[in-house]
Amino acid sequence: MRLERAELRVVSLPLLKPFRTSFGVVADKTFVLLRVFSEGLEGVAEGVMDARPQYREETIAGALALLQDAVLPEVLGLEWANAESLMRHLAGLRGNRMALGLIEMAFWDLHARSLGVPLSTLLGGVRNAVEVGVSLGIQASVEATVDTAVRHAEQGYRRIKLKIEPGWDVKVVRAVRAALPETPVTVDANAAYTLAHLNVLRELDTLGLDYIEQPLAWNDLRDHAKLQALMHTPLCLDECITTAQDARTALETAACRLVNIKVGRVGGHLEARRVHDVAASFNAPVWCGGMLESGVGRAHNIHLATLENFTKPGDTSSSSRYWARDIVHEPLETVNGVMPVPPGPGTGVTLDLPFLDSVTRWRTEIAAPARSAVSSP
Ligand code: OSB
Ligand code: MG
Repeated sequence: MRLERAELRVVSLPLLKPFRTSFGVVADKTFVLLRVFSEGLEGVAEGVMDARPQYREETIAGALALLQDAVLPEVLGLEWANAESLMRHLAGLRGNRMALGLIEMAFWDLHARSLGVPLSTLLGGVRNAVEVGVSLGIQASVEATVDTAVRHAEQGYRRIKLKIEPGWDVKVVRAVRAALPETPVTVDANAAYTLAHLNVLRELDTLGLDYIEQPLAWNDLRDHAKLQALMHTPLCLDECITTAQDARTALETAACRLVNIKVGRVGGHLEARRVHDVAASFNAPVWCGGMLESGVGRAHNIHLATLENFTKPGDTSSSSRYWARDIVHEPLETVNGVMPVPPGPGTGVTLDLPFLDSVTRWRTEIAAPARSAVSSP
């Protein structure tokens, strides 16, 4: 397919409730949206970089500059047979997985639409619905956390994940475990602890958690390996894993026993599938993480999570938990903790353009550059 032109937007959507983690509070979710166009069709993807580099090091400003000034002009106007050939062309670029992933994911959506098949089919998915849990931000009190955890368990969500940070951990986890003895419960520290917190981490180890997500530094596999050796509870890495090579190193060194795969974080579906395959070769389960995505990113997550080794519930819960109104027409809602794959070609979601325009803060179009001769990469 020849990529004819692209559009970049920065969109800001108000969350129904602010989401608090160990690294800050999000009240409005601001994200990059990329649309690529070919032969009357479009592919769409959502970036997971933030304005401030507090989850990983990539930023919205950095991604926009890289995409509009360097990478999009390089790939527009040319013919790409598939996502593999497109990404081979960009293989020499270091890092910037979230920014490059935007192009990759938008291309997959476009490609699947051109073939008239769901993205999950093209990716090799094996399910038409995926099991999900919820990720609960840090709440105002232990009682409020127990209430919301119980409410979500009653709605059928398959796992309750609690955000923790030093000072907000053992007590709240104990209370939720007591209220929900049968429901799988996990915690996510978003890198807020160090080995100096070993006593607290050892206490968490006694609470029957399914796993502990990213307890230590975002870029430190070594200390995670030391910690895993001291713990019964499996560790799951999120921030640390941006490539399949990271996943191999982490699993080989026993820095974790399972991996949270976020398609945006690892640079697209191809790399996500590689991480998935690496984990499978270690008999390590994977699950699909979330980044408070709108319907666009949410739909990409759902399609990815249909791959075989996504055996733990993901974070892609109902859209209506996040937004009063989403930027896509199709509702993405769970039934008893199960999220159906949106039917239809590509991601199966379509943009509500008037509403999208109303929440767009910035927009630019990128045309294919003039090329001197008919060229192909
Ligand atoms: O670490 O998984 C995370 C949200 C923003 C940044 C990082 C994380 C999260 C979540 C929310 O846990 C998952 C979701 O509901 O989309
Ligand atoms: Mg996480």
